[in-house]
Amino acid sequence: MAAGSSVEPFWMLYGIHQTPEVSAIFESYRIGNVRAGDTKHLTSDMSDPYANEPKRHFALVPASAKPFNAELPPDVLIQNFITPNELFYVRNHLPVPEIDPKTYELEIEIDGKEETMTFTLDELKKMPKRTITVTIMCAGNRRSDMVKYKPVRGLNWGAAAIGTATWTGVPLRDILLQAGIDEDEEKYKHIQFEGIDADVTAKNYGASIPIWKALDKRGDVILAYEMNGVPIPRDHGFPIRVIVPGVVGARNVKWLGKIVVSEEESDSHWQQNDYKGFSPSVDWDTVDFTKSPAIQELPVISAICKPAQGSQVAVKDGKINVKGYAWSGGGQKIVRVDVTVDGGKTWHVANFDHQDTVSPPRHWAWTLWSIDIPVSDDATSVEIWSKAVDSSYNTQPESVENIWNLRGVLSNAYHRIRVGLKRE
Ligand SMILES: Nc1nc2c(c(=O)[nH]1)N[C@H]1C(S)=C(S)[C@@H](COP(=O)(O)O)O[C@H]1N2
Ligand SMILES: [Mo]
Repeated sequence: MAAGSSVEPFWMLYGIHQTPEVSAIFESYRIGNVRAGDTKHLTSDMSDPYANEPKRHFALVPASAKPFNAELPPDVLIQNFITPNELFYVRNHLPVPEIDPKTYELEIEIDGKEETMTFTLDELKKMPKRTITVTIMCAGNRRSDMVKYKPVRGLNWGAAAIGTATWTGVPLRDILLQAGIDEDEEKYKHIQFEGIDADVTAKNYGASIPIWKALDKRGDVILAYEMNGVPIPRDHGFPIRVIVPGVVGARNVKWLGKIVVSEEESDSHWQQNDYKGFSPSVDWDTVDFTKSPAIQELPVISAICKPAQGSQVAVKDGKINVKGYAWSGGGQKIVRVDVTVDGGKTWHVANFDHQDTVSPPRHWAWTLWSIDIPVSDDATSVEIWSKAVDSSYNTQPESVENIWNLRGVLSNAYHRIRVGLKRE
């Protein structure tokens, strides 16, 4: 990408590559060292592209600092059905852009048409609005479970790259109809979204969704300006972010600058060469990203959030208390969560502590569950497994081995954690 010019700006931007593995690769290219006194002659821009990031809550545990990516400890995550804004996981690929709401404009383009439409923030806020409760999850959530089986390339997310908020904004359908899109016309197939965040070559973050999702009255896609009743915080897309309920986090584009109605998918890296699933036998030498579709709706998942992996759990009246979340993409609802402490000989059905009443296929929010589960008198430790079933009766795969993929996405096998038992 530097194409003959300085690589330093890239090095500064992709802080995720500043690891021992990458240094080892670079070592083989070393041609010499610049003498200490000579570094002042280096002319490239060494200013930190991350100098102006928002302040973050101390409870967020970083998976990478630059760009900023962080999640909550799982037991904190499930303390709230609606995740407070400052505790919502952050997944940024690039520096957070600084956007002046007074001059902000959203541009709408239709492929093949010269004239575009623009909306200011005030214009968007004056349109009829909708508020919906939506869970957003990163495709890499629970990647760390996949890594235990075999290494992958990607941020080492635990089970908390997920959160739920109420989002308020303008239905994208209304905007598209206003822009003159005819819903019965079959010409256009995709809605592309472009973020205002950009890399050193001025290439923006981007993604797309199929047009049916955007035009469907029941698809509930909105251009949101509020998160839990306040303007969306900078980390989560201020001033406008698209919310695509039931669809992988990557398509919920933040800092939305442009929408393109098109016959084609977004050509962005994140639509074409990332966020796709592959067979466990595909490796980095054989992978062909054109062969898999972009992830949209996510499969059913659950996670045990309390107790924590490796902790000592108090046994009360012969039982231990287990809590977690479950969620499914595509607007499906969780109908059951099964938990076992004996490798599946006996399954216990968890109680739902909080679940929205919205019917599928518009059930966009997660389910929080808990259960007091009996353990045998002589056990000193147990392995707890959870699996969820959604309203299509789809359930989670048993083991991670057979769903392993090189990017470590879609890591939704039974969640398994081991804990020690303490008795009074
Ligand atoms: N413009 C822009 N939108 C983006 C991203 C990004 O880096 N830039 N990251 C995506 C990914 S991969 C995820 S998982 C979600 C994360 O949203 P959050 O940070 O609000 O939790 O935002 C998505 N939208
Ligand atoms: Mo993501």
